[in-house]
Amino acid sequence: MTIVQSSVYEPLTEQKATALAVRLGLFRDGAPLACREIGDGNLNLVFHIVDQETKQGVIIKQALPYAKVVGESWPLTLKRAVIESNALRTFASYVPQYVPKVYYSDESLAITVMEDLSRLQIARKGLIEGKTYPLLSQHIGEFVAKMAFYTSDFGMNQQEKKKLAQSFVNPELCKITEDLVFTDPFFDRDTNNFEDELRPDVETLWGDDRLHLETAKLKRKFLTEADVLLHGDLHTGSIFASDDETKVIDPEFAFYGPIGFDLGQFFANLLLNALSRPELERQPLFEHVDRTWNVFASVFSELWRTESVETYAHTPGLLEDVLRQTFVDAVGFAGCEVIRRTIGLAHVADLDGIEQKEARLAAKRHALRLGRRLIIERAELTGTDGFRRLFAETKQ
Ligand code: SR1
Ligand code: MG
Repeated sequence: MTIVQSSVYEPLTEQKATALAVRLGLFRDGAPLACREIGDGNLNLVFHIVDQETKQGVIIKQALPYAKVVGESWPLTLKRAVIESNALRTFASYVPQYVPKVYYSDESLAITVMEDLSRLQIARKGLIEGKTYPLLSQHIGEFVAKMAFYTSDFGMNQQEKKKLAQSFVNPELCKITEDLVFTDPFFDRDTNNFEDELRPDVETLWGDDRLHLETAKLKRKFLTEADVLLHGDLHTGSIFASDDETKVIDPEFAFYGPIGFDLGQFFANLLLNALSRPELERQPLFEHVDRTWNVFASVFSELWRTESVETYAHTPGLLEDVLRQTFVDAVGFAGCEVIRRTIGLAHVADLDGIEQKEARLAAKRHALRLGRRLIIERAELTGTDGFRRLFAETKQ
């Protein structure tokens, strides 16, 4: 993959994106091209360019110099495009089957040109439609385990790890998570966004000292633990899926952080989808939580036993301690994500899309109770069954 600095930044239009694709020689001469801007995330432009005869396509993703979800009043670094293409390249060196191919990057234009994944569907959309994606958790468990192990001090040269961590220092995007996931939803801040009817529940949360203490401990971990290379925003909108394929996209939040963070984000978004479903249709989501953890623990343990570069790796009890701490942290991070997706700035369609107002408010109140218990009781959960138990106990 090439990263070049060719031109002065300007936001692309569909026409300019098409012209760029032609200039880069991504299509045969004279190909009849169609281009659509399809970005539905919070931050970037995404152009889908297709040769209408061969149906071959590419994606050109461009960072905007501000957060699209808020507008130009929230400036945001373009460097995130470099972080994203470097993260995709690093992921591809360990788990190429789980990421899109990157064809080209241009730092000045803040673009990444990559594989067209339109044969797949964004997992959040499919889950909302009731799909189950039988291999999703097998794949995400393996993705997270391999990335966590191979980018840690146990899976790579420890001097090289420090250099890699340096190249993924990502202060502005981390600050978004520090604010939007770990801080603002727990205080009366302007970024929060919730229905008036939820105010009493939200104010109770804002006045909860125990919740503040436990959330503060989780935020501290996020701020200080440079353990493994994380995706940094591993929700179900960052995953393309089908019944037999899974691709992780959008790693612009990538950085070196606590090993349980990606797992926690993923668990939370499965739970948010479960909250939006009728009771009898929730089982596949809990099974995904179970399998993600089981696959993660088994792949990570096998790599630790067979490929570790650290002298202490085989010290009896150490691996068990790492796995236990990872699980407890992931439960707590999941709680923060569930709460912020309910009352913070960036919501999820799983909950907001519940049409009937009373049902939507009930699901959101349930989410707040569940998130709180996940944070406060995280160290009491002995396994993924604990998610089912807390989910059931927080219904009312
Ligand atoms: C201002 S960005 C809001 C959210 O969108 C991204 O996908 C991250 O989840 C971030 O917290
Ligand atoms: Mg994203």
